Amino acid sequence: MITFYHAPWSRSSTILWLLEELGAPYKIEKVDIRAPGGVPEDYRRIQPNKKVPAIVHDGVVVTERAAICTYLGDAFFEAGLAPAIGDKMRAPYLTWLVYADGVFDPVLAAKAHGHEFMGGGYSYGSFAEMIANLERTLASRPYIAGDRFTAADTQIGGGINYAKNVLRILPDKPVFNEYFERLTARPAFQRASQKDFQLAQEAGMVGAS
Ligand SMILES: N[C@@H](CCC(=O)N[C@@H](CS)C(=O)NCC(=O)O)C(=O)O
Repeated sequence: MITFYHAPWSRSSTILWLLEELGAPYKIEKVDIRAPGGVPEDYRRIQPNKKVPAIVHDGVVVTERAAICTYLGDAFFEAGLAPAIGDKMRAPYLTWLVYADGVFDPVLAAKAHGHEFMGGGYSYGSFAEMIANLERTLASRPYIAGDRFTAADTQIGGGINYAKNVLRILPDKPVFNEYFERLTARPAFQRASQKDFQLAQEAGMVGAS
């Protein structure tokens, strides 16, 4: 059994989607990241920065989404979400898994907060560079790492969802829309969205401004 530390409508929502894709049993431990007094201190024993997501599986803690995706994709290999070591697709798969958190996510956050790219001292580069990379890649193949869906698509797809529908800063390009439609048609995406909506409702977030 996987224990999944989660807050609805947050960065951990991409891991909720991944868990639905995996089909492995999991239980959700809710973490109230929006609590007025902050996240309870005892959660730090699981996640050192008190952030979600985190998982516990077979007695070990895994934090950071790229690590969680890599770990779960390999631990539940039979689900077909991680190319094997030796498979040429493993290279773009790992590249995009890490790019999602190392470049895509901080670029979006910087853009959303009105920071322009400030030079070589920042590891993630500009919004325009990131969008161009994403567009070139998705114009060449149906999924982010190749011709089949992988755990990297939950990360990049989740980022696209956030950029498109929450931040509303994703350029309106057919290649992004077609990719997003391919992902949102997946039953696991729909189950995860419904679960997250229900959790958000229970947390009083629906209808709240
Ligand atoms: N690098 C982390 C980032 C996780 C993250 O930023 N989580 C946010 C949710 S959107 C969080 O827990 N924020 C609560 C807080 O900072 O108190 C990962 O990818 O796992």
